[in-house]
Amino acid sequence: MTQLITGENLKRTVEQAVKDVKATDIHTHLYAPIFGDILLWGFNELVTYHYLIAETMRWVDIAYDEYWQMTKVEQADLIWQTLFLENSPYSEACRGVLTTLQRLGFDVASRDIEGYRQYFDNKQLDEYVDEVFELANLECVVMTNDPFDPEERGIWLEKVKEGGQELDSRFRAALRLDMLLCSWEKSWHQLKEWGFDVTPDLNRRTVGEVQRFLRDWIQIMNPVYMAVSLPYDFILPEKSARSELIERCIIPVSREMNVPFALMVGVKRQLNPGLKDAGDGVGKMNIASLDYLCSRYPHNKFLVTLLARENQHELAVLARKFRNLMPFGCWWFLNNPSLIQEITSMRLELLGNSVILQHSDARVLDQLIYKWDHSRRIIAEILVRKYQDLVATGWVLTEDAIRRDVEKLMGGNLWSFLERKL
Ligand code: RAT
Ligand code: ZN
Repeated sequence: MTQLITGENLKRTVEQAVKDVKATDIHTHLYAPIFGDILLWGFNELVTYHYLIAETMRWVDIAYDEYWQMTKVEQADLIWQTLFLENSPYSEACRGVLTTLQRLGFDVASRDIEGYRQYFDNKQLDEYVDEVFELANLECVVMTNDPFDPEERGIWLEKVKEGGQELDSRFRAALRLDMLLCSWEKSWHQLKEWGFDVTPDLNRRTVGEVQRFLRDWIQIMNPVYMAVSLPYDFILPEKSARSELIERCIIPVSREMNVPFALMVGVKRQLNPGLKDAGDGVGKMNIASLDYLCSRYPHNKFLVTLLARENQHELAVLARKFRNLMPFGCWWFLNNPSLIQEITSMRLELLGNSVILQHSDARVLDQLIYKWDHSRRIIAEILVRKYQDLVATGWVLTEDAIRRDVEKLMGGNLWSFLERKL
């Protein structure tokens, strides 16, 4: 029999439900072990995360190039010295390294980085993947898969397509299309080289060929969605190759094959190129482009995450109007406790259960541990308050109802969104 929840056991029940649920991580930069070295893991990778590079460069007096010429170990030493020893490491990215080490069983008080390194040197990747999934309590993670990346492309074609090798089912694909959509002046050449009969002009033949390219890769990768990261000044519709490719290629194939289109909007790419991956900034987008997409294509499904804090309220309001829009996660510069708290509370207040609360954006396997640990704590806190408000009205809650809600918010909504008929 399902347990009725009262004031005293509410907090405990919600915290346990959030801890117990196996989440789906809808956006990461991780790879299944079959991809080899492009799956990053271990202490040096954790500490040289680009979020930490940006923070370090605020302190040190070295040229950016000097940093990039260092070995990985030297880079990690510099970051550790600067952010962890000469300052207290409470920024979210620093704290994340410590939470990860702690959850792996280390005493972080020892500050013994050689000991941490040794631990990873002696680890078997396969076992470690199991351990990380266990600690982060994840059902599966969605990768970011770029068919224009030569290394990745080779693995998909040789190992998965031709070699018939199965992917570890905990790693699901996302067909990432930044190159196709945002650099058409280069990508059409590449398509031509691969045997697609395309021209720079998006005539009917070219549109058909781009659609064929998309269908081929959907076949190869079996992706959960097609995705693109778009700049803050993204406008649709407009007279541009990007806009035409979205409306004439992505939208029809997305609908035909029931593979949603994920838009991640708000980046100011390479504001400081010297910082490489750490050099991108943020800008507010004009949400009218999303109004247009959702209303013009009511039978298409859109997964959306926006980078600017200023866009979050309009996105939640838009999702109230369009059931073909599913907001997800607190992306990148928003993935900090104070902002997760604000955005998640607002989403629950405006959308109830119909949102995907979080994704990790992990680039290093080990980061799954801290990103989900930190998010789960905040999500549980917010939900406790929401359920307390309900109980105060006299509403009767059961543990089953709480677990049902949490399961939807932590990933279940992705799978039902995929299955839904619009
Ligand atoms: O969060 C990040 O690591 C960013 O650099 C980006 O990868 C961003 O999340 C993206 O997917 O473009
Ligand atoms: Zn990302």
